[in-house]
Amino acid sequence: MSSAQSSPDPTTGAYDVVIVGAGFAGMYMLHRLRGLGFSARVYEQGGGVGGTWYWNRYPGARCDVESMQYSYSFSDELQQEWDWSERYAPQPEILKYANHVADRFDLRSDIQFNTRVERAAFDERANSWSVTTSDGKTVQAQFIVLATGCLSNARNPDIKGLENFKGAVYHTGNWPHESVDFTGLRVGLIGTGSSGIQSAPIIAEHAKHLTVFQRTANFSIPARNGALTDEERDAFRKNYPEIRRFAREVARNGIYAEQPDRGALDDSEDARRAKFKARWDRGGLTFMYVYNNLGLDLAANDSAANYVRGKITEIVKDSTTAKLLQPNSHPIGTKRICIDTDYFATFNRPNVSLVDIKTNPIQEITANAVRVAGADHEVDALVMATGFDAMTGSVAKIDISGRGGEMLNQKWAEGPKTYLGLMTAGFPNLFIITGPGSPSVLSNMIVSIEQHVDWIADCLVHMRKQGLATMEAGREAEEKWVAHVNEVAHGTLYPQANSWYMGANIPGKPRIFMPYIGGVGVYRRICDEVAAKGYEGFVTEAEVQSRRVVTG
Ligand code: N01
Repeated sequence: MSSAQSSPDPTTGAYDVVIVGAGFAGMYMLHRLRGLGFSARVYEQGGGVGGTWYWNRYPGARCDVESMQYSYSFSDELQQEWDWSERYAPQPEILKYANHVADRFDLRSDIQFNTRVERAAFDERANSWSVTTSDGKTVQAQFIVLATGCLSNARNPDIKGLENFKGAVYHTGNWPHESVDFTGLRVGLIGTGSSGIQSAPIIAEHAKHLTVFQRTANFSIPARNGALTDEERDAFRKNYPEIRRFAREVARNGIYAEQPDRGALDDSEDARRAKFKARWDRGGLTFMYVYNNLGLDLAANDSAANYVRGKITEIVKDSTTAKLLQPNSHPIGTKRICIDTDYFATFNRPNVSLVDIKTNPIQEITANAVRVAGADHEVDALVMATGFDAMTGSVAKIDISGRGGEMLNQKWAEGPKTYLGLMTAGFPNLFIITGPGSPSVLSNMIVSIEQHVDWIADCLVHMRKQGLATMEAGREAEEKWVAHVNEVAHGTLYPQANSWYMGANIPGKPRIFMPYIGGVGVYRRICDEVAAKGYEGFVTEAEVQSRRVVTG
């Protein structure tokens, strides 16, 4: 176990690596780098570790990947010793786990909290990054790793009159640390993605009245959460080597589960219904993996979508509400599928109502109401479950300038461009963890984080051994990769939805399918092959002679 605090270079004060963010990616990156003898400094804007799990403290927040799999695999002692209490861990438990990891591996001494990285500029003469933080200081580092998270830039939409609202306004992605009590209040909830769908049932239990404002009806599958038994935990622990291998190499989404061997239309209608029922009853994300073509073939997709629409009709008693809750604007799964506990049943409560803001968008928010189609829905508090400027939002908040002073935001104005999602041409020695162009948000994030961190760590060791001063994505390799990412996405149904994968939730954001949908196993093999071929497609510069060569 590595634990010693990093010391910067005694003469220059420079670090080998600056890491931005102390979520699951930043913490593991720091741990790996220390173990390899690199000095590293982490800057974290929050007051503690955990990233997304530090900020998303809304009622009902929990992970929708099973806890035994949504956990680090790099330390066998850790995975054998940590006791997850439930099938899907609630946010406080995941945050406790993040804190446990920080303590166990003694990470805090290299993390500066409550500090934002505001600027990073590449100095071409020194071949190093100048990193300026919100405390007004600037440090130098040979490398910078953006571990800034994909869903970390919470976004309040621009709704007329929001600033006039007299009650409290909360955003699920930036929830207060003190407890919020909705008892006796009329609460308005805007947004029906994963966050809205998880929080609505809990808010409804406490509020006097909950009004849910729905723009796009969403598909959601029951979580079937429950306490984990010792036997269940032991079964995972005994089989961890195989479970982790399978998640990394075989499962497309980094989750160990039974893999589909056929398409939906290869089964008779009865057999299909029986399989959907079995998955619905079991609950969880793997509903979409009952067949191998639900993301590819519209007729196959319709069969799953119809099944879920039928379930909504069964659960929701009021037929008008049930109809409104049935998604009909996108194929199932093309917006991130939601996992819920009693979401649809919540609409059977007498204190819950649903307002359609697709047909009639919100006209205005007044001092005490949300006005839709001329009617004022009075509320005392508002919960914005309106999502994030996903994947690129937190990178864009940092002023990053590369070779020749090129700004990353300008380079990405038409959509993010990366080679393997790891680096972007013109920005040497800058790595992105789970960036656009990698499987990232389409996968179990921890599997993808560990893969990227390990790849970057190996790359830095390679550079040290070879005496390389810089490495960056080659322009041609980057263009080919961007084209490949696009081509694979457009072979699926995913681009048909107005999803945050496409940047569609942010007015003016380019419509590009950002993550790589080829699957984590395929992607890992590509990354490993590139490295094995001497980092093919990357451009390197040697330390002494400052000679630029295209490797591979
Ligand atoms: O955000 P979202 P989220 N007026 O973008 C609506 C992960 N996550 O925080 O669909 C009115 O999905 C918007 O409407 P529309 C997970 O990957 C995981 O819920 O754009 N409405 C939508 O209904 C997830 O996918 C977990 O028409 C507006 C909602 O707000 C991702 O985070 C839990 C609006 C936003 O939904 C994001 O989820 C939570 C406007 N101007 C999150 N703007 C788990 O692990 C937006 N909306 C379980």
